[in-house]
Amino acid sequence: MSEHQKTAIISVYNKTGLLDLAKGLTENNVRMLASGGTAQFIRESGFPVDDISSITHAPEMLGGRVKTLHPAIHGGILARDLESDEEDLKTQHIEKVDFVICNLYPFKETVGKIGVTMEEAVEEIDIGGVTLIRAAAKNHIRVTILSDPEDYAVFLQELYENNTGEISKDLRNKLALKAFEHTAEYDTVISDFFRKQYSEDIAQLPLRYGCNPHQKPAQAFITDQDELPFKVLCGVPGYINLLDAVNSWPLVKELSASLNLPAAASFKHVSPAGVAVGLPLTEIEKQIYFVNDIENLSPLACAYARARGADRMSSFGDFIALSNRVDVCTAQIIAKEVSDGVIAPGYEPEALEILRKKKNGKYCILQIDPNYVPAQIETRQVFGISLQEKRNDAIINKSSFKEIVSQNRDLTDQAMIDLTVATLALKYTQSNSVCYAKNGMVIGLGAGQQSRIHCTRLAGDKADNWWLRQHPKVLDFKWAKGVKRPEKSNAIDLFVTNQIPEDGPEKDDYESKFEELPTPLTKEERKEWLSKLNNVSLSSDAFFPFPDNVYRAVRSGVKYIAAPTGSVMDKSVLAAADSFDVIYVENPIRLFHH
Ligand code: 93A
Repeated sequence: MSEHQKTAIISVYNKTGLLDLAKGLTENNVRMLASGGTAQFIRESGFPVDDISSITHAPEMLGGRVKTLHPAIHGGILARDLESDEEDLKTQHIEKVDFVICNLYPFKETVGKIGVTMEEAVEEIDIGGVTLIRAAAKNHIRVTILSDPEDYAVFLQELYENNTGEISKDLRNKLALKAFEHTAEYDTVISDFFRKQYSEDIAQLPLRYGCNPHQKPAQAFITDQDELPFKVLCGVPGYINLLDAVNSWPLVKELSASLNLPAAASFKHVSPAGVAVGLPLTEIEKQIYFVNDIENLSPLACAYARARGADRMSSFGDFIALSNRVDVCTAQIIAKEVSDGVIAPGYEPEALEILRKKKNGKYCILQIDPNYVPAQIETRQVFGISLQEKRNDAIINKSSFKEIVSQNRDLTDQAMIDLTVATLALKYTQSNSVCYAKNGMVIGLGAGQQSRIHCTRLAGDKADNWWLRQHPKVLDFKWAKGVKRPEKSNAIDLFVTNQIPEDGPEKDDYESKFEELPTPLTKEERKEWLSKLNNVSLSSDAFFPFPDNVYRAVRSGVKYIAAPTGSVMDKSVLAAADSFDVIYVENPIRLFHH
């Protein structure tokens, strides 16, 4: 035994294991000092224990709100083995404390009860206990902190084994870390409760459910700022809406900044179906994007028409992001489409009125603070595990495409715009991903495929469909009266993907959409039309492992490729590109996104 008698402060709400602990401490000649209820519990079991008040010379007061908050306690815990600290203790007649055993009022359990009042919740906020735990953990170089009854056994084992009252550094460290985690978690629960009480719809937004209706409760909130960076102007955003919003907004913001043009994105399931900048539309483009009835298309409207028009099937029910204040003609396009919501930095009053009328007034309209800058470090929890990373703040702009590694080095201005669009789209697309772009817009995007060639094929097929939708036969379709836009999109998709139904109700359904049934495209007609698709740009979120990706890309008119290198097959991939006179740019930044 060491010369001075060791002292333990005990103050526990959860009395589990307390008597075994008291027995062990007594047998090891440790003096026990305990708060009211804890002291009573130990005393009634026949172990010697002193009341905290015997050293503070102050009674517990304010109905228990002040029990252990006293310099005699905290001086004893926080004192170091320093001469000056020893001196202070001596002057104040304070004894050093060696062990702190404390667990906290059950705030989480209390606020989890139905109908809990604010008064009940407030009384469960432990102050003194947190202070004991934090002080002991701070001074763990000398003091052992037990904040969980689960740890009593290992602590007692060391106490008995060492027989000196000393606890190993390893255990003290481990218990200190646990104590810090415990108080941090405790505070998180408290701030979560008060955020819901005092900052609903400001820093916190209740959500009906998470990814699926059975995933309740659900919420969105921010902790490092007073307010969420967006306001809900209309509707009630869902969990996936918000995932779309917080992925699509930075995409259009960055794209617009990089190319100095308004930008738009049409998201579905946390990947873009379309992304574009506001280059003017040709008459054919206006027709295939279903906007030829809208006059004076603004650059922002052109951007959204392109984003929405890239892959109309995928964009059905989209979440839209717009880089600029929404004007009337952009709102008019949105008004005609089936869509779930929109995020933009602002809305012209008339545009807002148009959008508010969508979905019987339930259309989700979010206004983002364009100056919002997210924290550098992002943390998420999956299956109880926290994953943390620096935000992907890589800047993609025209200067990202300097490293031309192919023989042909003739990278045009338009190709640089298209590569910027494609590459930025990938930055916010679930990986693996490959993107084809032309005319300042995504024309085919393969997202979330485990195989890269499958991305390249999927995106290539989409690019082909986009191009086939411009075939004179499609432009000449004679629609039956009253056919709606989504029905037109479906029929066009069946036509261009060569899946025209041949019998049964599906055939009847298809044919009912036409006033005059179009004759299917022949193999030759397809081939001939597809051969005219050219000067397409392609970006890949990681290197191509095989040249097959280049072969497939070229079949859809790809002339410009940007991709990271690093594959053992780089040489073969590049040789394939050179054999087609493709301009191949090494993008040094891999862009996986999940
Ligand atoms: O209300 S408190 O925050 N004020 C205090 O000074 C204080 N000191 C310890 N609550 C305080 N405690 C908590 O009391 C402990 O964290 C523990 O949960 C509980 C033990 O009270 P008793 O010993 O009276 O059962």
